[in-house]
Amino acid sequence: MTQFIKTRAAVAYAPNQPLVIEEIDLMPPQAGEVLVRIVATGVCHTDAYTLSGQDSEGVFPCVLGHEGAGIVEAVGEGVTDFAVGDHVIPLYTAECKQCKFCTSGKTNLCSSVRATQGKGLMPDGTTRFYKDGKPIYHYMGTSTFSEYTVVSQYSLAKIQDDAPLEEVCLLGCGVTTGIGAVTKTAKVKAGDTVAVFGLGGIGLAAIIGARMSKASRIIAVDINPDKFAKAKELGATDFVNPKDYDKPIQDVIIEMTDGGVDFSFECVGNVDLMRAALECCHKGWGESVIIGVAPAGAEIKTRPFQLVTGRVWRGSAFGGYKGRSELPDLIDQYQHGEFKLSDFITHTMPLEDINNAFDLMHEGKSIRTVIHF
Ligand code: NAD
Ligand code: AHE
Ligand code: ZN
Repeated sequence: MTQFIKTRAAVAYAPNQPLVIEEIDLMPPQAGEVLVRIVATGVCHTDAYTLSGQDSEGVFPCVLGHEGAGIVEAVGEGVTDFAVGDHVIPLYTAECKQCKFCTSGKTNLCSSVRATQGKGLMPDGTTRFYKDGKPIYHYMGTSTFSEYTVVSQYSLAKIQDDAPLEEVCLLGCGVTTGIGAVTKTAKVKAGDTVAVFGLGGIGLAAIIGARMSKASRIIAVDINPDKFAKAKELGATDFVNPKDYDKPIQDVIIEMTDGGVDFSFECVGNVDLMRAALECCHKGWGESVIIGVAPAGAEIKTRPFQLVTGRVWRGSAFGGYKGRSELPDLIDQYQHGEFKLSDFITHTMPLEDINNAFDLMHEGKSIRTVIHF
């Protein structure tokens, strides 16, 4: 007879419905799994995207959330890398250190749990969350919108005990993604010019990454002018609102930069903007990195001539970070004051109010809301 753990969670029962905050049942961690008490979690646009029903991997009912931090409460059979009391960040990009991807030295993507993760299941093909005996699905291998969650041992990074969980939760997705896309994926160098499309949590973190890389110019692009002040504070040098122009925004940026930028980053998830981000890159060498997540079925397009003439189109997941081996180094950088996480936290609230966090995001009023349990 399974002894369920009771956990307070925000359950997404169906697309476009408010999350329901209620007590649900959680099975103890099975072999290779870890039970984590989530202390804080950010709300990322990707949670809203999946809740909108546009994610081809969205399964309902589920517990969303993938930007959390917490403390290990119990470990399943065979788990040796984690112990009760460890401070941890759940990882939607797992790192098993054994698969073809992990050992390639070429990518941070890992195949160990990805197939089941995309179906809302644990690696053994079942769920740990239940309500009235019916399964509730996991999300991105993390499900951090729950006081307690169970994750694979490969989907968890052990972090420094003295890192404040209510801030470093943002390294579970947004801030790591933006900084890493610039520093690890694009490898921007001193003097390079950069354009960042979209100034939410991801775009602002990309600006920090560009500043850390000593980019000479950082062009911040958003249709919400309220976003420019923070972008400026974090190091952006130029500000462009596409609504202020009656020509394509790529033409505006090409004119501003004598032929285009060295690097651009799309941090919105809009395929037309992805095209603009590519086409504002300099002929011969400009590189555009797609970070934004586009709706199921959406496709990107440009004239192949854009690539023939030397521009490069690439993408970045979790900023290219291998969570288990590399997140502690990023936390070191944060602890040494290389960047601040408080810059991102515009709102904090209890789990009971989580639907407000989604409203604030959609209204363009928040950068990150951090939920406390
Ligand atoms: P957000 O909602 O906080 O910010 C999006 C920003 O884009 C807002 O400031 C908005 O005003 C701006 N915007 C919207 N339409 C625009 C347009 N046409 N032109 C210019 N700006 C526009 O979102 P976020 O949490 O920063 O996430 C951004 C995107 O990155 C989402 O698509 C999210 O799913 C994705 N994401 C990807 C990864 C990854 O690993 N690849 C990780 C995290 C998030
Ligand atoms: N499920 C979507 C894809 C979603 C997606 O691209 N996710 C990003 C992370 S977003 C975090 O906020 C990612 O890392 N992708 C790589 C991966 O392995 O999921 C779909 O379109 O089906
Ligand atoms: Zn995210």
